[in-house]
Amino acid sequence: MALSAEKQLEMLRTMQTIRRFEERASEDYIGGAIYGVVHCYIGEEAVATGICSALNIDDRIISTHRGHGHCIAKGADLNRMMAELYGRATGYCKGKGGSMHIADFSIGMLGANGIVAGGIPIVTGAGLAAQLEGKGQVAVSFFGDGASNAGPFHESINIASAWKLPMIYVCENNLWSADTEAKGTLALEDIAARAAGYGIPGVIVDGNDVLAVNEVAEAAIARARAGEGPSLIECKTYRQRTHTERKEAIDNRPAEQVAAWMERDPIKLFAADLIEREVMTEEDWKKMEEEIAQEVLDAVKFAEESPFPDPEEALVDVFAE
Ligand SMILES: Cc1ncc(C[n+]2csc(CCOP(=O)(O)OP(=O)(O)O)c2C)c(N)n1
Repeated sequence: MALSAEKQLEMLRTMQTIRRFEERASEDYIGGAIYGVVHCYIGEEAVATGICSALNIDDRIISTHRGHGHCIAKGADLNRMMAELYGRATGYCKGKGGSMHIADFSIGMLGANGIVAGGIPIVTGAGLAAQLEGKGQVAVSFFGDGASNAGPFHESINIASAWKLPMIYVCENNLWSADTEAKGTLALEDIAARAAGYGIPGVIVDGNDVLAVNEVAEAAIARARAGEGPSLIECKTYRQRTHTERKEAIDNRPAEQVAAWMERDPIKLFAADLIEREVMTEEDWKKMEEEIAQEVLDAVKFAEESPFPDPEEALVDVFAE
């Protein structure tokens, strides 16, 4: 079914919000106002947006160490996200978690996770819960190419297939795991091919094409809601930034590879497509960019004006010592 103009514009807005939020987060991390590590999703926005725009608010997702995009696409509050990055008491984890621990159960965002592949079994549990609850919800696991080599991925996908859990496993294959090229550690060219070993569908999609991602998501979600079990979607994409934001831009990826993927920027491609199809005008796009820039400035202001957590509360909500 063709998406409405409104829905497509909403998707562009989500992608640009992720981009602008992270550009500012990177600046403030390098400038020293943000603590902890920041992993940017810039370049991969079409994946989270294409998938989450096919979900309902009560469907559940889990994210990774590169989690801002998934949070924003699922509807998280920018003020509380920015405050968390700034370590303030008004943040999602009261300023004690930072970039890799943002969660918002009220919108089905079960959390980012600093442990590579650590989120996959957790959200598979949410898939089991959805099956037991019987209300037709689905659960989505986002993870990287590196995570797809780890045991928790294989254990989770196996049991999800055996029990026909309403799961969608979304691999964001950005060709690199930190500074290691994915092809050096993958036994196969395509991660989607691993689905065959678990008796489920595995599809490859252009992860820089938000409409293509949305289309395959719709099919996988419909299958999961119908009780037919999980699917694996491999999104071929690329991160435009270094693995983490860095003061010195050390990047061991070939410059031609980076340049080629910059040409395929998912936001520029989608905005140009919407203008060409007359879904919006150049002016509409400029206005949308300005509105989003202002929302990010407002989030920064909210964070800056928020207090740091009280030192007396250092051990409150801490479950491990
Ligand atoms: C269990 C575990 N091993 C190693 C690390 C260190 N580490 C953090 S991110 C990362 C690379 C992950 O690559 P991938 O899953 O492809 O995700 P991407 O960073 O490309 O989005 C590694 C090795 C970790 N956080 N957790």
